[in-house]
Amino acid sequence: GFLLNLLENEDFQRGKATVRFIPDHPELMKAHNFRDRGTKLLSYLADVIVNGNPDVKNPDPTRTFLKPVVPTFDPFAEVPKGSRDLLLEKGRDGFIDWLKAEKKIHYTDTTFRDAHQSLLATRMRMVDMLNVARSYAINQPADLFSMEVWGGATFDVALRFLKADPWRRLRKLRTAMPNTLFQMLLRGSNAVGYKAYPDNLIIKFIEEAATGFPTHDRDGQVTGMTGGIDLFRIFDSLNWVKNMEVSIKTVRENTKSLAEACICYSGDITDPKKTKFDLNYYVTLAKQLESAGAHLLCIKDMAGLLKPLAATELIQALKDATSLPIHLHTHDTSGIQSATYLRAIEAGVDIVDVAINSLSGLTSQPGYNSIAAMLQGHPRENPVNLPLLNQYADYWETVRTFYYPFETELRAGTATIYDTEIPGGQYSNLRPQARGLGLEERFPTIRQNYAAANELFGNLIKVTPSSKVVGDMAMFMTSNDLTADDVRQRGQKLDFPDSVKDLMRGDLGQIEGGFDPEVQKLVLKDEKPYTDRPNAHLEPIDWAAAREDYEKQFGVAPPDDKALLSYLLYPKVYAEYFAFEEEFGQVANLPTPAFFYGLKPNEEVLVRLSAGKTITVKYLNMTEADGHGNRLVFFSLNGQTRSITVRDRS
Ligand code: BTN
Ligand code: 3PY
Ligand code: ZN
Repeated sequence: GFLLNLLENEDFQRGKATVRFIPDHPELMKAHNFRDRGTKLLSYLADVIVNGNPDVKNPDPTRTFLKPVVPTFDPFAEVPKGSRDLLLEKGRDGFIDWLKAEKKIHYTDTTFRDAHQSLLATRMRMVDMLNVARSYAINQPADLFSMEVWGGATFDVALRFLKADPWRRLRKLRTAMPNTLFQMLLRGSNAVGYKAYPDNLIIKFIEEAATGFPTHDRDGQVTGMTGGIDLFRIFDSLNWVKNMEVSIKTVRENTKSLAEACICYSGDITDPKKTKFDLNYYVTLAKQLESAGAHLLCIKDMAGLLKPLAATELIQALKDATSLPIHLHTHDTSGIQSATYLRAIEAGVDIVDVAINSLSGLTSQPGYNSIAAMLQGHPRENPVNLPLLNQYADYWETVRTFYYPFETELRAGTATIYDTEIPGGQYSNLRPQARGLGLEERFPTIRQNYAAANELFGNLIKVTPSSKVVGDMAMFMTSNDLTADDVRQRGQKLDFPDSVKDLMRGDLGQIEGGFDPEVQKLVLKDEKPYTDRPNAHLEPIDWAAAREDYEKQFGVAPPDDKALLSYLLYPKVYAEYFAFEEEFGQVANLPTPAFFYGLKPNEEVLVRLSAGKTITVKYLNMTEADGHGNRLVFFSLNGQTRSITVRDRS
């Protein structure tokens, strides 16, 4: 046990370990590390082979997968300088000045976050990113502004469904791509969750994400930090500046990273009937965000509602009203957002968000390769090595097939989005959710009710988590056959979903113009709403007590503050993840087909346990279930036959 752990340790293997090594790494002595990692991994594979991965509902046993081809690169090449080097050299102010002086359009690649959040239910696993990350960083097919790699739903989904540590994902990617400016999506006072957290948790989370991970010398002493997130894209689901202030201030004052604040775009500034969120509303908001300390401004068009002509108007007005660089984010749910990008680029937008072509379009971002091709010969062209970028699209096209159970069912762009205003990430989720409730046939009604619920609440900005509340209300109305009029007339007798009560109480914050007061009264009955910050109602985290709680619950001290944060953000999900890892070890390195579908008889996989330690696992066969329902599953592990007993739960 102990010796094995030591031998698996990266530094030890490289001959870096000294006599001081063991006292510096007490975690190597912990009992939980004694069960060897190979056995844990076999237990996981045996369980998936016998019982399936619980996250995969209808696996297709006839599916086969091709091997993704990583574009070739020189692994020993020095990593060329990238946008992150520029930020570190120039500092934040110099970097922003440089950006504003740039004539070329710049690109943010969302492939590692929003693209798969919007098309594949956020299921993209670390290995598939890591396998291509170094190649991408060294080859640099284009002069990237940033990569969106973290945040949004990825934190939750990594722990809950992928059984993987989101911090480890960030650390591995950071190491693989040290030259690339890393960006995350932060839900302001909701961090990477669905509700408000105490301010001191938000502050700590940002600090930990920004500073990254310790680096060590030969003696195992900490020599510095890797750095983590370089740009925090901060938004609030109701565009309430008060909910963003703590995050913006923390990034500005406690880190060296960039604070990008969002105006979430709803409605249509070119539609004279949609008067609530007009040009003046967005301009006023942008000025407030500039005063709050934002380094950049993002137009976060989460539902893809910003039409080309509106883009011209909005970007010109924002350029006139503020001195901030402008970053445009959209979803191509309608199918016309590349036209919006062309207009935005001509109106002077600084950066646009794109996704590699094979993970683009529909509820994802417009395609990087095609947008770059569109700009060839344009005065603002930023040269891209398109044949090389196309090789990356090929890589992702093959990887995407691994995720077929999670594929969005949307087949074509839809103009209904202008009526419903459903965000891209939610749109792809709504149909499976409706199916789960037995309401799939009534999907068009659900969409209509989404719009009706929005009106009932007083016309909201809709993005996580406010969009989820509107979605819950739409399902509630559909399953109970309620129209908006029914709700207004019989609301006093209705017991609304909890999330609706939370919203109306003030738990997500406030919105310009307020909630509809009559509906608020119907939902809350005798309860009184509040209008100050939700975080002001929360007890600050007592860090010493939280560490004790962790240790009491898990029997070990939190390995670091990042683990403690995961626990505090998602206590129940983290506990399940912890128990899983205790039983099965780290599964994040398993190839994706093996992780989701197990192995077929005589199929063999290579799994990297740590640097220099790769094992070969071949599944041989299994026995029938015995009287207790147990099967013996046989593997060959590095050529030696091993068997694992698994309970058949079918
Ligand atoms: C984290 O950093 O968030 C997770 C660290 C927890 C690792 C635990 S310790 C008990 C269990 N057994 C293992 O081998 N790993 C997990
Ligand atoms: C998220 O919060 O996850 C989003 O992507 C919002 O658009
Ligand atoms: Zn998005």
